[in-house]
Amino acid sequence: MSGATIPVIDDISILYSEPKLASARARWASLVHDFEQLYGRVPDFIARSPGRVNLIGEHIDYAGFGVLPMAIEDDCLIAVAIDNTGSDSTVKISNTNSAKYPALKFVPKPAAQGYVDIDPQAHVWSNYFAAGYRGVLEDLQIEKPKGMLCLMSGTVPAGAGLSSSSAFVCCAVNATLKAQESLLPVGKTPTAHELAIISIRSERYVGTMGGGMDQACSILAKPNSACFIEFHPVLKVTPVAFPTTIPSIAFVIADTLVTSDKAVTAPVRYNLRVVETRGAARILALALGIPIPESGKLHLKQVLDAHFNKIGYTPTAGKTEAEIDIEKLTEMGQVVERVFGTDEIKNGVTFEKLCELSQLSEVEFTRLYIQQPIRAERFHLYRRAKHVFGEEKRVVEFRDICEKAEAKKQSAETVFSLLGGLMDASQGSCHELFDCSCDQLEELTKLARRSGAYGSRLTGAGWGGASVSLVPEDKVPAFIATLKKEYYNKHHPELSEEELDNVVFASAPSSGAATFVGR
Ligand code: NG1
Ligand code: MG
Repeated sequence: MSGATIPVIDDISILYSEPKLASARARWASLVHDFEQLYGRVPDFIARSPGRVNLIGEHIDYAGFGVLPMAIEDDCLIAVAIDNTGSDSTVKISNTNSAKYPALKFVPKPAAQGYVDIDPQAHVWSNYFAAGYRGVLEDLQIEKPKGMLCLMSGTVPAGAGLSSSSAFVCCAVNATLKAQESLLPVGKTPTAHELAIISIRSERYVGTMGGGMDQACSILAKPNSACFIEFHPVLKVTPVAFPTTIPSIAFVIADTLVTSDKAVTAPVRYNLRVVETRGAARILALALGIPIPESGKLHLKQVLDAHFNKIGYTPTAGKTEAEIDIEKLTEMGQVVERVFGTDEIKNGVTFEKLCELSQLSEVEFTRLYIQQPIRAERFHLYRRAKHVFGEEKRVVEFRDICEKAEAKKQSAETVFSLLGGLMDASQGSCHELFDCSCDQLEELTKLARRSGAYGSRLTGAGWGGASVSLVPEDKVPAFIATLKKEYYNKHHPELSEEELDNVVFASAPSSGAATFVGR
């Protein structure tokens, strides 16, 4: 790559929609320019991973259930130059926004020591790079990695529920793989599917007990479609296209601007929810006479599968897969009512009671299910489990509507109403049962429905961050204008029109992670 060349400029046109392409080209060019200024040489390649917006299926990936996100155009780029002399294995990672994100420099430790220290209690941005770097090297068992000079540029807003963290981790995984690839034996380069699994594992080094939706979407998304992602029994991604008879569907992302840093709040929010759903799975398994493995590892999806195996469930002839899933999920909802709907459990239980119901000592429960610190007065089994089964039912319905609308010759109005209704119900459940919404998300989703959205819900972990609304494409400009006037001008009058364009916008589906080399 010569100094004047910008990495394969034509290729990036498949990543961004027309309105965003010009600014994307400028950003790629300035990344190369800044890289040269910083390191005195041109990068060998640029790795890219997108953020995502989850359309439906919140907080159920770590319970083993399928989810339906879509990769967005906002992304993480890492420009990389490799040390090919074999003499220097130093890694430097800087951010184009160096005022906010200080650089990290390290010499990798031996493989047995995990290459690089990551302190999950220190909430620094470079942890996400280190996590991806360590994860991929461990997986590939590279003894002496090549040095890497890196510069990162990110446009996925942090703490907005659009997965800036996973975009970064996946990008670091990709960048590290590309840089170290020549050290691998022939035929040992991991597939994209394997990279997604490595990325899921890697992000846990930063201390969140995440489910895997974000990394799978960032790595495996296909252009022009959302992704239906299953986790059990194996990771599987199926593209879900929107009905071609309805070309005018748009998803508008609107950030509440309440940031929710998942790593910081994990003990009382995200990781606590993971523990509650794990506890719920164990107790339901005990109630249904399902054997629990020694490891204790059993999520709600496994409980569902085991239950229907045990009772020898056979679907009535002619039922579709979606109908079968819905029948099973409905029945699990009834099991939740029966087991957790009692006065004693319905409004939450103490840790002592949780352990008693789990038939474990407090020490044993902690060892099996609490790998990261959590804090709670009461643990909610009823509400969390009820959300999980109900939310998965909505995912199945949402996908089924997208896939069948054409054959059923449904009108745009019908499809919008059906999909929007499911999104609204998801928001209701996140708010009331999963307790992961907040006042501003409630305000923004209600405003969205009043302003022409067919449905509106939080996206990502919640407790702040962005909403996603289903809006017919021709109504998008008016819709955005109303949100600007009635939410942003009211709560954030300090923001300019231009700044607001990065806060409330429609995103086309983007494609998954890739690396780009110069010509
Ligand atoms: P965000 O919104 O990126 O914090 C998190 C988890 C997902 C999923 C959603 C809730 C990570 C990396 N991401 O997303 O796995 O559980 O919350 O549906 O942990
Ligand atoms: Mg995240």
